[in-house]
Formats: sequence, C-alpha cells, structure tokens
Amino acid sequence: MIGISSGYVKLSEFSEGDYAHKDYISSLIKAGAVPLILPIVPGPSVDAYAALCDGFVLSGGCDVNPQFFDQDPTPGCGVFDTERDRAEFQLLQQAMKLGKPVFGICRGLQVINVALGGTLIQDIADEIDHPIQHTQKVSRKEGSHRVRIAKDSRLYQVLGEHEAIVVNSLHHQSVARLGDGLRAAAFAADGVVEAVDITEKGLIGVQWHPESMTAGGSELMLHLFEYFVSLSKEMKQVNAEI
Ligand SMILES: [Mn+2]
Repeated sequence: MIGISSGYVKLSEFSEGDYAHKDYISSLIKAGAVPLILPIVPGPSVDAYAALCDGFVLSGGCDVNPQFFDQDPTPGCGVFDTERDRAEFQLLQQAMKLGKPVFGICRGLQVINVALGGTLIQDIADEIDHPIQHTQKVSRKEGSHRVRIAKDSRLYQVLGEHEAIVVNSLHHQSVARLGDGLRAAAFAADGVVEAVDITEKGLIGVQWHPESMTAGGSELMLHLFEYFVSLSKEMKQVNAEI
C-alpha cells in the first residue's frame, strides 16, 4: 500500500479539495501496488498515514516556501502552500523513522532536499546561465530533454544501465545545495540536478514525471515504480522481522 501526497486544488466555487494526478495512480497499479491518496493535514493524521502505508510517493505540485531554506521568495518564485510543506516534511520524517521508502517526484524531490537541509534554485531561468527548457511545451507523456545518469548511482542500475536517457520536464525550480546525505544521480546538460538518492535509507527522487511517461507507455519509467514497490515490500518484510 503506497500513500501518495496530494495538493490542494480549487476547480470552482463548488469543487475544491486534495488532488493527486491520475498518472500516479495508474503507474503504481501497473507496478503492483495499492495506491492511496493522502489528504494534506499536518498533525496526528500524518503519523497515522505513515504507520498505515508501506511506502510513499511525494507528488508534484507547487513550489516549496523558501522560508524553509532560509530565503525570501525571489521574483521568479511561484505559488507555495506552507501547510502542504509542513505535512510532507512530517510524513518524510515519520517514514524515515519507520524505515519506509519514499519516492520524491518533481516537487517531491525538492521537498526531500529541503527537509534534509538543502536549498533550491527558486527559478532556473533567473538563476542559471544558458538554461535548457525545463518547462516543456509538448505533452507531459513525452520526453523532451536528455539527462546523464551517474554510473555509481542506484538509478543507473534501476533504469537498466543507460548513461543517458530522455525525460519529460515540468519544473522551474531545482536543487541548489544538496541536503545531508543526498547524492546527485542525474544531471541535465545545463548542470541542473535531475535525480537524487540515498540508497541505504530508501529515498529516491527524480525531477521529471515518470508517472506520466509510464502512462504514455514507457517501459523504462515503469521500472522506477516497480523498483520502488519491490523496495517497499522488501522493507515491510525487514521491519516485520525486527
Ligand atoms: Mn528538467
């Protein structure tokens, strides 16, 4: 059972609530998991979700409040949701305490990085010289830019030992300084960090959206979810034996 963090969305006066994109659900089901969308409610319920699920996907969404990495918002910073930040920090902390894997996707990678003391580039176009396009204009199911994968990373093994792959890209922020214990596992051509891992603690994060590439039929990206689900099963077994 994999919990997916949600984001607040307001569609109309009559329809607002906690939302997770359908591609997270379909990718987890394809990988053999039971997905569960978790509401954003910091407090005791987050601890209960942490105990209930075997692993967690921190999903994409709005920016992280820069106060959490000791900065003020720059002109390029987008909308943030401080309550969601707090709920996800709490969920991550609990998951790590309980030895349960966490897969950070896009914003989720950034949440992991900030929670572990790292900082973010608040707007790539503002802060990086000669950036490539990270907010792609084609369908989210299609890849658009290349990433180079570090050969000594877990990601390299999981994705079948490709030194470079093409990924989709729907972000305008990225890792600046890495959080404690995190390693950069993939880079874009402009130097932007595109993936991180701490293998011994079951944390992985990617800056792209493998759930939408999986929904578009990518077998390669499905491997990421299969790896994460099997790791969650494995750690459930290990935790049961302790
Ligand atoms: Mn990118």
